[in-house]
Amino acid sequence: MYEYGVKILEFGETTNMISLRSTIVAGISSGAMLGLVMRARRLTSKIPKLTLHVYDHCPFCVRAELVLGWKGIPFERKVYGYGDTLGDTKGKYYGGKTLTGKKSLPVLEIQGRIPKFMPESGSIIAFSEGLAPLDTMQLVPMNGQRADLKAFFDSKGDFKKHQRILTRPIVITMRTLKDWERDEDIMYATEKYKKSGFEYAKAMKDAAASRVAMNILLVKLDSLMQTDFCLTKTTGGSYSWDDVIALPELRTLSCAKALVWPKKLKAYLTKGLKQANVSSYAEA
Ligand SMILES: N[C@@H](CCC(=O)N[C@@H](CS)C(=O)NCC(=O)O)C(=O)O
Repeated sequence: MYEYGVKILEFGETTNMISLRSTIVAGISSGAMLGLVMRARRLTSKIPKLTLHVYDHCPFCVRAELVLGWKGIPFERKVYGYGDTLGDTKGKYYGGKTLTGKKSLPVLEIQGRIPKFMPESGSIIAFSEGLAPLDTMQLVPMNGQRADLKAFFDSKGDFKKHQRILTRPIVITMRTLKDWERDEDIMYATEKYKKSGFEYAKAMKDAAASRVAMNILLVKLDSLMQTDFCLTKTTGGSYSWDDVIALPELRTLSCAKALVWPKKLKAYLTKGLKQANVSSYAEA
C-alpha cells in the first residue's frame, strides 16, 4: 500500500529504512522526494547497533526476535550454550561473557546506551516499538491478551504439558544448535527439569498419548484463529501480543515428530517466523 509516495507496511511485510527509501515512487516532486529521503536517513541513523543475546530454544528470546524482525530493525544475534553461567552462580561452565550477571536471556545489548544491557523480553519489545521508524505500522498493539488464548498457553495448561513431553527430550538432541553443543549444556537442562519433576524416560513413554492429545489441541487452536494470518483480528490487521506469545510456543513444538498440523495453523506459523527471519525446527 502506498501513501504519499511512501510504502506503508501491510500485514506480513517487514522493512527497514533502506527498503523504505527504495520504495519511494516516481511521480512526486524532487523537493518532496528529497525531504522523504532525508527523513528516512534521520530515522535510520536513530537505530543504534544492537546485539540480541539468546538461547535458540528460548521462547522469550524468540518473542524479541520476532518483533525486531517484523519491524525490520537490524541486529546481530548471538547464541549461548544453555549450560553457560554468563557470570552467574547457576550453570555448568563460564563461556567467557558476562552480560547482566544473571543467567537469563534474552538480553539486548544497545551500543551507546547506559547501561547497555537490557534484560526482559517485554522491555526489549517495548524498546523495539520506540525504535521502529514512524512510517511503519504498529505491529504489536498492546491491546491485552485474549482470555481464551491466555488459558490455552497457560504454563499449567494442557498445551504446555504435552508440549514439554513432546519436545524436551527432542530439543536437547539438536546438537548443531549452540544451545546444546556441549555435554554440560544438556546436563544443565536435564538436571534442571528433573529437579522440577520432569521425567525424561516417562516423557518418551507418554509421547504417543501426548501426540494424540496435541493433535486435538492444534485443531482447537486452529479454530481460535480469527484471521488467516493472525490469531487475533486487530485494527490494521497487524500482529498482536497473542501472536508474540503463541508463535514461539508453536516454534518449539515444531521439533516434535509426527504431529498433524491443521493447514491454516501451519501456514500461520511458517509465515510468522519467515517474516521475521526466524527459523523453524520443522526442517531440522
Ligand atoms: N522474564 C524473562 C524470562 C526469560 C527466561 O526465562 N529465559 C530463560 C530461557 S527461556 C532463561 O534464560 N533461563 C536460564 C536458566 O534457566 O538457566 C523474559 O521475559 O525475558
